[in-house]
Amino acid sequence: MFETKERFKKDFMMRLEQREERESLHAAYSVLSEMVKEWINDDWQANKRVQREEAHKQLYYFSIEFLTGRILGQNLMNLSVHSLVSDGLEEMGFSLAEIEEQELEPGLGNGGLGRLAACFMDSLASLGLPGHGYGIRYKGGLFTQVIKDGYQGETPTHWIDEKEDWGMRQEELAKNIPFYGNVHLEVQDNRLKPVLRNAVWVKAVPYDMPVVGAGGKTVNTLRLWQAESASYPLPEGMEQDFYQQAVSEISDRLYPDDSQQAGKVLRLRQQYFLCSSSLQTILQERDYPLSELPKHVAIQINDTHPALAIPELMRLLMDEQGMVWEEAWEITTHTISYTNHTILQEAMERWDSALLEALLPRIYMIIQEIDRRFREKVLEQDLDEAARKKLSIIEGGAVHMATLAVVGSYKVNGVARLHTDILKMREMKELNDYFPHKFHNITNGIAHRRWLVKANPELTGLISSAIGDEWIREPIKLHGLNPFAGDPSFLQDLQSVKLLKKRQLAEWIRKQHGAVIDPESVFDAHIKRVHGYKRQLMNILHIQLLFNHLHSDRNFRPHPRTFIFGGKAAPSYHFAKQVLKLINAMADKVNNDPLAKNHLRILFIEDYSVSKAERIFPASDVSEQISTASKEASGTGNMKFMMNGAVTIGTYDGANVEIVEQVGEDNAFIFGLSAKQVMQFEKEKNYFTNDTLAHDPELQLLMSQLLNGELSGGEGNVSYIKKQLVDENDPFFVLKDLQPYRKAHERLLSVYEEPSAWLGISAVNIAQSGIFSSDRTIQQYSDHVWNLEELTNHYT
Ligand code: RUG
Repeated sequence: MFETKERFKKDFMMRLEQREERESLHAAYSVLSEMVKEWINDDWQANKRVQREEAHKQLYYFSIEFLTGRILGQNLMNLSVHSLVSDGLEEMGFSLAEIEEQELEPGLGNGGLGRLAACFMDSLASLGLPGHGYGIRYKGGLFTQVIKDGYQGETPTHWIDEKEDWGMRQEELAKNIPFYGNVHLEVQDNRLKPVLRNAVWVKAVPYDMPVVGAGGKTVNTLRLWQAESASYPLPEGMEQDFYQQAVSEISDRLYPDDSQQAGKVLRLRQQYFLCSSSLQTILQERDYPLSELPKHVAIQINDTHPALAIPELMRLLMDEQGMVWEEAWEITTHTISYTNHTILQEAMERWDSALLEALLPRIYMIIQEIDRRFREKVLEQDLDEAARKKLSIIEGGAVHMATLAVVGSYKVNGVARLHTDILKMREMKELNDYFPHKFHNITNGIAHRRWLVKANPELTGLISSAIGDEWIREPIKLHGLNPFAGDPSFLQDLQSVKLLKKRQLAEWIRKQHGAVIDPESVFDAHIKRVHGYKRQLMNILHIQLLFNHLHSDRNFRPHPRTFIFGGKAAPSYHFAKQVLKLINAMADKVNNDPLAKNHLRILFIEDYSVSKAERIFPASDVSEQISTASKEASGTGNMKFMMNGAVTIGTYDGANVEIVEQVGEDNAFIFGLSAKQVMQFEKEKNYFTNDTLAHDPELQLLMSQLLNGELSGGEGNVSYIKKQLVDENDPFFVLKDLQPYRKAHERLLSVYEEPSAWLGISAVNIAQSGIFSSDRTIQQYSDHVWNLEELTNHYT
């Protein structure tokens, strides 16, 4: 049906005419997605067969989040029929872009971690590797952000339209998961066996989504589990209504926080639900002896959220399959590997032992035994008490999930070189000393197909006209663009493409938000979750410095800039919500100030999402990557900007370090404290905000403007900001880095005034971005961790 344009048009129209509401865009979406699903299905089934018959080793990526973004357009692109469909539809009077907008966006992730998982799915399939995702089918994705009077409000997001869902319910593959109960030792089959009595059972029903790789040949599966009532008797005294409510809660909504460990029992239930259902499936689907599991299966746990996979695999191998501890441990620790995504203490998962024991009594017993055995080994080493503590899984009444994850995995990786070094030398030093061969780095990457080819077809066309289109298959070949950084005619075209993308964004903003922005101004974008360490506060305070400067110095009339912000604050994170209010209050003030508005504009994009990001990255000139050094594990937005030719202003943090290594210090604007300096201050506790303010009248004025409520429409609106900056001595070094940040902006703007220099920098950024494709990342995981084999004949 997609073989030729004419065939597609005929088929599409025939199906559309059978629909009741054939005039509506939604009907067009429904028909087109139905056609794509049918088209994919044959290859999907063939892939499943081949992967089974050829006994390929399978990778299963366990993640509590998969932030896929919209799916239809992505599939059309990977099936190589996007332009055929787009042209065909246009000839029939439809716009593919408008049809794509009909798709409800699955917001099954908070930010970087979930989006990374989605990029990995794309790269696995595109490289022809057998790798599948296991996650949860949350009914409510991340909340919808609604800004009212500058404040963030949250409303539930329901993204599932059962009729149009890309996921297919697989009733017959449902699994049952036990919670609570008591463990009894009983004699069964002549052996003493732990049996869970009086448990509460939950049914896990999988919804399978095809993941089509580029070229369309490899189709993997993203399996999302939905919680439903199981047909088991309820424990004595439990009411049916209560049970049903508790069950539906499990896949009801995504936890809206990526950096705070809520410690809630519901979150723990979600984690076990995901691990148990996925592992039961993997074990049941196999047709080889269990002892060979590590040869056939690799399981990657995306952060510690799925770390219960370790004791759960032990439980299944011992209690259900009758293995002894040693054999089960050997298999588990050769099957599971772990990626760490943060060193922020508040995001490190620690579960209260009593809570874990009550919810998962058998799992807790197994964790205790893992801990006991590991402690015994540690005792053989000459270590002090502090080091021993750091090597304990259960400590201070809590289960330390990162320690469990390291002990139970065969490989542990950080997500950027600096982050991995910090893990090895500081956060997990003792574990790294104990297991020196486990730790390694694999720097994150992004799916260049979605973030460049799909999001920016105009730039894609320009690049291909310069160097051919092989780079789409092998993004490292973007290097070929380097000589064009000095080619005036290429740079002129690059400028035209950027201007076009800026105009498109401006037009969309005018329609969606009613705001007017000038495409000739510098588009400076800071889009990511709102958090103390990501320092949106520093950005907005810098704008106030500029505002003050404009009003105090007649000679200061800089090139117009539009500061674009986008991002959500976790609903219970008061500080971040006040920063958000501050941004909006400043936008009101600056955008309406007769003098400032000619030079500065602030735009807050409400309800930031993947589809909005797809519009902002290609249109941005400047990429704000200004986290407090050492705090951002990697960042991936930094890579998406770079690939679209935006220039980084940032700290030496996360993957920024490697970006600058790629482009050279002349092609980025780096400022501020280094990770080493930040960690030194933290260790010695010898940084004092007052020292920074003491000799700086500009900062003193700024602080008084901030604290008296002038910037935020009321003093009460900055109470948490005040608490952090003043009472807590500015833990993210916002004031300390503010003047260096301002100077970096000055340097940046002076280069921007010279178009050929600026565009040259932009071109170098694109040329050097290929290494940040997630194809490279996945190949590294495959070579160094999973040991996968490419499927035969995956490209035709
Ligand atoms: O904050 C990190 C980002 O630096 C990183 O790029 C991303 C993907 O590795 O993961 C983010 N992250 C970390 N999201 N949640 C966590 C903690 O669970």
